[in-house]
Amino acid sequence: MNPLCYHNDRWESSFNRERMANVIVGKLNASNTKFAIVVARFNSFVTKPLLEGAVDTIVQHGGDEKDITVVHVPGSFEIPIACKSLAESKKYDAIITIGAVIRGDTDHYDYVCQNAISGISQISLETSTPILLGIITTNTIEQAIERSGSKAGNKGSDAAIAAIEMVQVMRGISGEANKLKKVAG
Ligand code: INI
Repeated sequence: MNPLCYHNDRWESSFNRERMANVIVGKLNASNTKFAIVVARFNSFVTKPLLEGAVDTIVQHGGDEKDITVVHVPGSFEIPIACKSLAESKKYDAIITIGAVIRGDTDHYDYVCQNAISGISQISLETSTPILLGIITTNTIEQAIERSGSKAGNKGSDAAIAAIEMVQVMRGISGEANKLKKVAG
């Protein structure tokens, strides 16, 4: 396990016990949750293991494969438009994006990365849907392979963990909001 990984540092429950603050913590429970995964076919030798990592992680955390919809798109550049349509359908609690952009000899890499990542971020904010970044951007093929299940973990799995947490966080926040409304009313 990577000691720098933020998922390992679950200090929140002791904070909650010791202090009086209201704390919302997303539990890592994927049951009763609908996920969409948008995966780019480009560099499939990397995106396939990332997709497998994401699906395995959801199932390991109590999710049901029947609640996972996988959408294949040509490349990372096409990921945002698929996310927009999925998010607007309001059928999914979270969307996980999976792609691999590997630097080449031209500046094409920069355009694909920038547009994919800024597009995803914009759609997530506009639709209030957690859209998680499982698009890896690397200088070399070796770095991409390392991040898809070898030395540096599996970024698809990491994105799935973040998706599970964010669904619970969003549920926690809307639960708090309802409570406040009732008190005020
Ligand atoms: N798409 C990727 O997902 N990764 C890449 O590394 C990549 N490079 O380097 O070209 C890439 N290009 C394709 C792009 O995403 C679009 O599918 C294509 O331009 C058609 O719009």
